This record gives sequence, C-alpha cells and structure tokens, in this order.
Amino acid sequence: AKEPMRVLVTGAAGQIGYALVPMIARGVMLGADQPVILHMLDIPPAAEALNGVKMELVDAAFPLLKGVVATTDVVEACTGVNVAVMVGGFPRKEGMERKDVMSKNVSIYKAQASALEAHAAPNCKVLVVANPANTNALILKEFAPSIPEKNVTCLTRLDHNRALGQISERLSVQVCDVKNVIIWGNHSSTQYPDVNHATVKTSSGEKPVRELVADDAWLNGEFITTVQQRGAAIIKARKFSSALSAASSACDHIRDWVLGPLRDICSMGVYSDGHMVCCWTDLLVPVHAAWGWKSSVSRSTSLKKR
Ligand code: NAX
Repeated sequence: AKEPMRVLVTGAAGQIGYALVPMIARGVMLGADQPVILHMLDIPPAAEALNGVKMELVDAAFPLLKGVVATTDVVEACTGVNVAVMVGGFPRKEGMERKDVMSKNVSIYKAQASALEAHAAPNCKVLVVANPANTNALILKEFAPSIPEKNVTCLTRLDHNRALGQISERLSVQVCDVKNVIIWGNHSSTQYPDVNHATVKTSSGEKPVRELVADDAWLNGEFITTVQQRGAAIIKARKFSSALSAASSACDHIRDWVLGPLRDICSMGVYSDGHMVCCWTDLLVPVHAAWGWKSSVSRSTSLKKR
C-alpha cells in the first residue's frame, strides 16, 4: 500500500475548504489509490467551525483518509506536508485600497511561507487560491526562498475550466471533447482567455474552435468578458463566491501537476521573469505580453508537461 500523502488546506473552515476537503479525502486530487492525511488550518475565530468540519470528515468514513490535523497553529499545520493548498487569506473588500490588502496578506503569507519552508516535506508543491492569488503566490515565494520557484503556483485553472465550459455550452458539445484553451495573465478581470489553439473532438476528427464557432465577434468579445466576469456572475446568483468549481479546479491543478495532465494544455499561474510563458511539452516558449503590464507581481502560464 502507498504511504499517505499529507495535504494542507488553509482557510479550511471557509466555503472553498468545505467543498475541497471531501474531494481530497475521496481521492479526486491525488488518485483513487493514494491515502491522504488532511492538515486543516484556520484562524482562532473559526476554530470551532474547523472542528465541525473535522467531525464531518470522521462521519463520512472516507477509506483513503488516514488522519486529520485541524489546527490554528501554522507550524503544526505545515509540518510534513507534501501538497499545500492556500485558500485562507484576506481578500479585497469594498472600499479597501490595494495596498491595505497587500499589507494584510504580506503578514499572513510571510508567516505561512516561513512555516512551509522550515517544516514542509522536501519538494512540497504549493498552490495559492486565495485572492489576490498571483500576488499572494509571489509573497509566499519571496518569504520561502529555499522552496524552488517552480513549486509555487497559483490557481488559474478555474478560469481555464470556465472557458472550456463556455465553449461546450456554445457549441452544444461535451466539455470533455473541448481542449487546449489557455488562460494568460492574472487571475483577475484582466486575464486573457485564448482559444486560438483550442479544438473540439468531432466525429470527423479534431476541429479548431474558431472554425466551429465561426463567430469571431463572439470569441473576441462576449466569450472573453463572460469568462473574465464569471466570478461576479456567480456571486450575483448565489450571493456567495464560487466554491465547488474553485475546489474542483484546485484538484485538477494538483492532479495534473502530480500525476501528469489528462489533457494537452492546462493553465496554472507560475513565477516568470516578466515574460508571459507558455510551456509546451518540455519547451519553455516565452511570449511577450500582449498588453501593458510589466509589474513584478503577476504571472500566469499554461503548460503541457512540467
Ligand atoms: P471564506 O471567507 O469562506 O473562507 C476563507 C477562510 O480563510 C475562512 O475560514 C477564514 O477564517 C480563513 N482565514 C483567514 N485568514 C486566515 C489565515 N491567516 N490563516 C488561515 N486561514 C485564514 O472564503 P472562500 O469563499 O473559501 O474563498 C477563499 C479564497 O479563495 C478567497 O480569497 C477568494 O477570493 C479566493 N478565490 C480564488 C479563486 C481563484 O480562482 N484563484 C476563485 C474562488 C475564490 O474567489
């Protein structure tokens, strides 16, 4: 039998955490034959709720779940973890300046980065979900210099999956037959969902999405804004932000990273030196940013294999 892998989820008492931990315990993230030990971190005001989540994990009797650590202690949470999914943080609220959000997240991510650096398993893979995701990932990387840069990533897979979903709805095809969309840029409303390599499997072979949709105005306009603004549309409809889709996409991100991608291209935010990077097979192909940001904080990529 395989040794259990330890998976940290921060902000585990929150909405995404509640959707994510059962997926991990069921093997959705690391495989149906991979035992897991869940490490759940939250802050003291959420300790009781966190304990409730732990009780439910016990009650669900997941065969793959070999242990649960539920704690408000960042060192205990980070010790020995092989995968760290950072969902906790301080998102920007109405009326807040960007710099206020930054300073709050700097202190949170500094402490968590130091604990991961000192106590996580070697080669721990880190996925930052908490917004601003690209920035939080950069802060974490800066404060954990001994963790290899390539091991610190952030979530753009939800945007990628949203793009697949929109194409499948538009063409009335199965989403599993659509592939190779790419998300460039930040996980924010400035991202660029790119369908120029995207194809659909049809009875007469793979066809480019541009050819099948045959409506460049839609692909260059409404499609892009729908993907960019999907998070806001979910909040409007549900009164809460995306949770099950974020949790599922976080599982996709880690699964493809650890076990190898199921599709040719998947998107993830990675550290880069100011170029946009698109990683096809083992080749790093730098592509100059098509629009004007040169800030040192925000990068994204797509990858074929890493
Ligand atoms: P919730 O507010 O439901 O949960 C956040 C949890 O984090 C809470 O339980 C809170 O107590 C905890 N927390 C706060 N500070 C912490 C700290 N220092 N250490 C540990 N835990 C801490 O938010 P939820 O809806 O679960 O969203 C979580 C984050 O994901 C938000 O920042 C959100 O903006 C971000 N998202 C990112 C997405 C992406 O694609 N990258 C999409 C979904 C989501 O909007």
